Amino acid sequence: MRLYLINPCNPLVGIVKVKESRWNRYRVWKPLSLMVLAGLTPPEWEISIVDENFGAPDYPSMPRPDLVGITAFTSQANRAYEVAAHFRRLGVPVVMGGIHATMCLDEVMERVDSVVTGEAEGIWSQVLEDTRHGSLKRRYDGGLAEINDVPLARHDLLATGYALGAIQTTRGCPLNCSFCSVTAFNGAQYRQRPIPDVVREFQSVREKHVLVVDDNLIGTRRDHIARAKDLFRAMAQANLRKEWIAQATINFADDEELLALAARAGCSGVFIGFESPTPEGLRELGKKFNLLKGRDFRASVRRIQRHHIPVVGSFIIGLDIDEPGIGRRIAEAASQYGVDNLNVLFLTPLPGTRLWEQMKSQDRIALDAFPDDWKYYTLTFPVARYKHLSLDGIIEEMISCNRTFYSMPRILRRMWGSLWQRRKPLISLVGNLSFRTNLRLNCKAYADFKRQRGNGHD
Ligand code: B12
Ligand code: SF4
Repeated sequence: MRLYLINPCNPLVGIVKVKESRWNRYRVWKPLSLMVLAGLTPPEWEISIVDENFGAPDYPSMPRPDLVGITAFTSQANRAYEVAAHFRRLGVPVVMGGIHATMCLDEVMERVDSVVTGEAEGIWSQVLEDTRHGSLKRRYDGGLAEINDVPLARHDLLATGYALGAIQTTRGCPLNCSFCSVTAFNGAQYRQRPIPDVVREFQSVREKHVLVVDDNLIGTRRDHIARAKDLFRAMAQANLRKEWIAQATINFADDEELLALAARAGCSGVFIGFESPTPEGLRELGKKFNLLKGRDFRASVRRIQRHHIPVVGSFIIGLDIDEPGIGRRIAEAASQYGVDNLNVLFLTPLPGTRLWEQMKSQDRIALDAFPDDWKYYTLTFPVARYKHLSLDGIIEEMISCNRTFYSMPRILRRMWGSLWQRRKPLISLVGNLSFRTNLRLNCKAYADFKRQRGNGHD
């Protein structure tokens, strides 16, 4: 039995041109969901994972599969439907799963043979059995997996071409921010994989550099942190010789022992969601957590950096309280906090989130010609109607934010800081320059966007 597991591309994201530039390697990330599915698949299935980010293959010239499994974030949904249509025309059954299939079940059911909602661990073997017997059902619900049942992902598949490997050590997040799909999808319970499984899986990752895909690597409660420390100890003891980056909440900075252990275990960078420079903004987004204990963000960032761990700060533009000038304000706040890199995204109502419900009820979802418009749901296009910012206004704020933060004098000042603190200044410089180069590409993308879909904002 032959199984194709496909990660569709989003042409707007532009990484399909990966072969054109060496640096693009750093913009293509392993589709871990498909590697986990492969790990759940019994050996009688011959599995090929296709990542269209390396260019869509010539499907007609490939051997006919017995089943096609497609994963998709919302922004990949359009292309997922094209791929599904191709295989369905050949009479090959197509099953789709992942976050978009779970959040937009009806839309997806119309376009594929079978949909798996939720996590796959508890249901995938049933899907395969039903396929063998020609009795595939229209819908399966995997719900939330028992964390001990998460298999080791197949890192032997998809072995080449990626700069970073990928691994997951926890599922879910203890917080529930209004714009984020994680708690809606993975449930409110924060689940941590058994440490020996994680270490064993890390050993099978081929790349030296690894993205830990967890939404919140360390969690928020005392027992979460204690487990994170145990994990880091075990990783250091196993002498993995890996360098990894991860996402965490700002409380990462609050425990010196945790930071020291993370650094020893190979942590070489952390993404932290600051989201908004004001307490009102954090309240609006449901992320009051950042305000606890009257936090001093600059001191927190410094504490992390002292362990030679660079910090990428993430912010959102387009909140109801955001007024003209917010772009510069975010850039100033990020500079003041001292982050090494800044990543700013447009507030985007993703299906299944509280923000989606709120904006929908207020008729503020500007780009709603679905499924076609899903391709703009990359958080890099303003798809909603923003309270105090017009379409042109919010784009100008985004450009001004990035131009301010990535101005040459500020980049040089940051380089000096990271050289002084021995925080991988070269990587930091490359990161900053690549963001700066992207500014030009972004401006072109905004112009195209306004030409094609600007009318949605009328
Ligand atoms: C790593 C990651 C990335 C990587 C991509 C890696 C990749 N190629 O897969 C990068 C950094 C590139 C990225 C980019 C983006 N991401 Co992202 N990302 C994640 C993250 C943190 C982890 C994904 C992961 O590997 N999970 C581990 C696997 C094992 O879990 P899983 O994907 O859920 O898969 C399980 C089930 O869903 C199911 N399943 C999944 N697929 C299939 C398929 C079949 C056939 C079946 C049966 C089952 C099944 O089975 C799996 C095992 O249980 C998630 C958050 C999350 N918790 O998932 C956000 C997340 C998926 N990303 C999100 C977003 C918004 C984006 C971006 C649009 C914006 C951005 N700037 O971040 C871009 C999209 C770029 C594009 N191509 O269009 C949102 C998606 C929401 C949505 N409705 O689409 C999420 C949920 C985060 C959030 N805060 O809301 N992302
Ligand atoms: S802290 Fe991050 S992962 Fe957790 S709910 Fe908020 S945005 Fe989502």
